[in-house]
Amino acid sequence: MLSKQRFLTVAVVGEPNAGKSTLVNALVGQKVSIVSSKAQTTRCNLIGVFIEGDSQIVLTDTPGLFAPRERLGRAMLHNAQAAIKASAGALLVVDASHPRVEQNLRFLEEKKNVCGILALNKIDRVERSKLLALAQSFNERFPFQATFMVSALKNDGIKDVKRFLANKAPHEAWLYPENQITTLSLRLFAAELTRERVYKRFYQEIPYACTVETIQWEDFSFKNETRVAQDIYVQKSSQRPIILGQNGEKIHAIRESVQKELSAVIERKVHLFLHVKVRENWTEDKAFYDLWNLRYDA
Ligand SMILES: Nc1nc2c(ncn2[C@@H]2O[C@H](COP(=O)(O)OP(=O)(O)OP(=O)(O)O)[C@@H](O)[C@H]2O)c(=O)[nH]1
Ligand SMILES: [Mg+2]
Repeated sequence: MLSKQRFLTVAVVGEPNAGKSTLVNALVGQKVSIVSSKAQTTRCNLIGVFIEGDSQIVLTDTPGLFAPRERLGRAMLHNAQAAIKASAGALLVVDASHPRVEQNLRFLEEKKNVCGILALNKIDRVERSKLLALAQSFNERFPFQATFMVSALKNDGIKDVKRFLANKAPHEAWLYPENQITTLSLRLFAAELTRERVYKRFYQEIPYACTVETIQWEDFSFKNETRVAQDIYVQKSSQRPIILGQNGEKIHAIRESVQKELSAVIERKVHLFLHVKVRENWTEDKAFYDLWNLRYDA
């Protein structure tokens, strides 16, 4: 007998900064992946799950498809390609205001007969008349099963994507419990929130090779409070005072902002302690790769 439940896995791919994570968050209806205007914000594959009717859709937000230059970049690209391989479908996200994806289409070759769909994102920035021509040119180059025009930021067109994926899902049992929206641990999610703030506040000054590690997480159940300690790693000693700010004002603002968001997510008061450390070669440290499930020698 066919299962009533339906299930589909979809890798979300595209150029850095196309809006993949924003789209995953919009589809899930909650933040599972951090967003910034800095390219290569998403560092490893992250799962976002939503349910539509009888279908459970598992999205893998990926670091995107780009030409890597060093170890971390190679590991990120490997992760994105592995997600495409492991997923039944692929959703290519294109920034409609800066469409450049020729490189990415070849990664989708193997999905030709499965479920390759196109989302032209950021349509809030583009004239409608240009979108049709753009959709057409992409569809001439790859047989997409469907094309959607969305604004992930403004939540425009999201329902149509959800419905389409739900209808595509084959009859199969769900993999995750009904209320699970991600597989990311709270420790990692909390570290990601801090990294997001660093990227947003220091867009120019701090290169993307900055990382955050949660080193302590302690729940005090008797008073519904949690103590979280994190290390922020930068690569140069000159970057440390930038993040700290005068009299620590910058780091204080980051702390306040992360505390607030994390408290809302876990519904507990959060006491966050941040330390900025300099470690020149952290991108060569295998422990960081293991933490995010990235392949060190990709
Ligand atoms: N105007 C507009 N901006 C958007 C939209 N979707 C995403 N953005 C912005 O685009 C930037 C990049 O968004 P992300 O979701 O981090 O993009 P990404 O593809 O996940 O980027 P990487 O993880 O770096 O590969 C952010 O500043 C978002 O706010 C949209 O629909 N409209
Ligand atoms: Mg991202």
